[in-house]
Amino acid sequence: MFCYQCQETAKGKGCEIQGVCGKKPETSTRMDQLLYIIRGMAIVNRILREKGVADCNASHFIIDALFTTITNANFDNAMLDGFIDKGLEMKNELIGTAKKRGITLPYMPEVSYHITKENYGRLEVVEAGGALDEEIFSVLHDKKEDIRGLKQLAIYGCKGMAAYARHALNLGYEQEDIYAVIENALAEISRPDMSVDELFSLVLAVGDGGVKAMALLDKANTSTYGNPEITKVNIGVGKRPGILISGHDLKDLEELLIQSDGKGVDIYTHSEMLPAQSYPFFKKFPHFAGNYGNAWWKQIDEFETFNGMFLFTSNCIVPPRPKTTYTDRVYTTGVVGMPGTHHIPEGSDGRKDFSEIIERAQKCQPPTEIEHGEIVAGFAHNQVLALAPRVIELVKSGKIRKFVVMAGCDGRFPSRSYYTEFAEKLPKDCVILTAGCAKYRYNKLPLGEIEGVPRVLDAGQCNDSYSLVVIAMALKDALGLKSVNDLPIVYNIAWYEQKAVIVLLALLSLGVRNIHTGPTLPAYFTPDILKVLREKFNIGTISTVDDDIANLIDTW
Ligand code: SF4
Ligand code: SF3
Repeated sequence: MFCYQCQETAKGKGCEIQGVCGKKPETSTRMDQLLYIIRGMAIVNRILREKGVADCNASHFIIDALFTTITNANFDNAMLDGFIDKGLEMKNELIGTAKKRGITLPYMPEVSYHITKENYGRLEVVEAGGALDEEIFSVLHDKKEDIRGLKQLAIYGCKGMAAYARHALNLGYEQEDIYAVIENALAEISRPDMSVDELFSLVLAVGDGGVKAMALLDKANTSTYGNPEITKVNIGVGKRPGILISGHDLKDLEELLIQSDGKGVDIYTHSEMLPAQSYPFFKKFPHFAGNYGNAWWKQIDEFETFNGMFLFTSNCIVPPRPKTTYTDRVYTTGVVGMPGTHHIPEGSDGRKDFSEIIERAQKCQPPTEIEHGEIVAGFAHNQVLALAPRVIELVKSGKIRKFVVMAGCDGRFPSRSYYTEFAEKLPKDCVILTAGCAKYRYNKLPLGEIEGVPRVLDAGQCNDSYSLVVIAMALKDALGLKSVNDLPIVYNIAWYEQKAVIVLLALLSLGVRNIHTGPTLPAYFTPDILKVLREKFNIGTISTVDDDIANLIDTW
């Protein structure tokens, strides 16, 4: 196997024996095979789209296949086998449609690729009469590191975009142009003659698609559940048994709340589901309790004390330890899979039946309290813009000197204590704008307020980074500035998985410069890729807290 898609990749270079995340080689290879199949599907569907007959079911499958290969989403080989079966079938259907219409397809190995079931997850197999390179679907198939890195950067951006597109689709919102960006990127990277310059343009086009996907998801979430509002979230526990819901999918939360209403159980949010606490629709449910625990990576300890049931609606699920006691109480849904847990599929009517998890929760003990108190959430664009006149006054009078965007992911590395220290040491006239699970490094610190404006404004999930862009644009206009780069905003973004990659690419496509990303740079940023990113966007990474505060706050 070879995978270097996340920040915790082995030795900062690539996982080759087993994933640091727990991904097994046979799982990783299945994911590579699945990605290769959807590249073939994308090539054909792009051609069908040019003729006005793109298959939207194929587009839906492509986004799910991308989403399921995101870090910490699916560790289940049987489920991935189902994806490969379906992908091969759908690819054949697309080819059949093209043939029926007299459309000539290019001879490309991605289109003709086939694999038999006994070879799913096997890297060493030469299929199709030996005509194919044995590593044809592997990341390492591209021998030139710059080309490989840029192609993978485009794919990782597509994975993040696909996840957001799927959450929007679950609420009935979709846009053909987003699918077109994804399928175009997958088709283009399959071209053997792509140059470095062409790949850079492609990566920015992916970023542009990311802006669209985040805007669509914002529209889906706020139209369905109302605009997030300032909310004090309890981080303690109640006396009844609980179901903890994790991940990003608000539709799943809605269905769970409705089905569990009046059943004697409380619903707690976890990690990236915390922002749901600020939506007016969800706040109406009396059994919608507070937020339990912290960022994703602490789940293997924190789930032991929750005592109840668990529902994962997206990444990040962590493989339980062998001695973990809660594994049988974990349920996954959507593209998430974990051996030893239970999966709740979507019914033929599009609904999910959560009755089993609710019934089992009724027999559980209430959660054990691990924290006490409240955190403040709900600073998405609508809420912040309602405060805008006041914020602008504070900026103009110099009482707010700088905004620091600290969006992104949290992770296991001890070096991430940098972000806690950075928040603590940040001068008192600076405000943190955050989104994503990176916030857990500082959202429980007593950082105070500036004349009533909290010093940590939490816009929501990683996809709500879109809110930060809306806020930046509004501030730029209100302050009469030409460019977002003239704003008193600096970017110190933490990344881990591919949703943060699409957030980064989205910001770059909007022309945002001087972004610092850490705790380390992606392994796929070769020196040459980094050189170009520095020249075009002045991208950098972090150093020490004191140096970075001096550079970011006092210089920019
Ligand atoms: Fe390694 Fe990250 Fe890939 Fe997991 S997702 S195999 S930790 S690079
Ligand atoms: Fe977190 Fe996985 Fe990235 Fe949505 S849940 S930000 S790490």
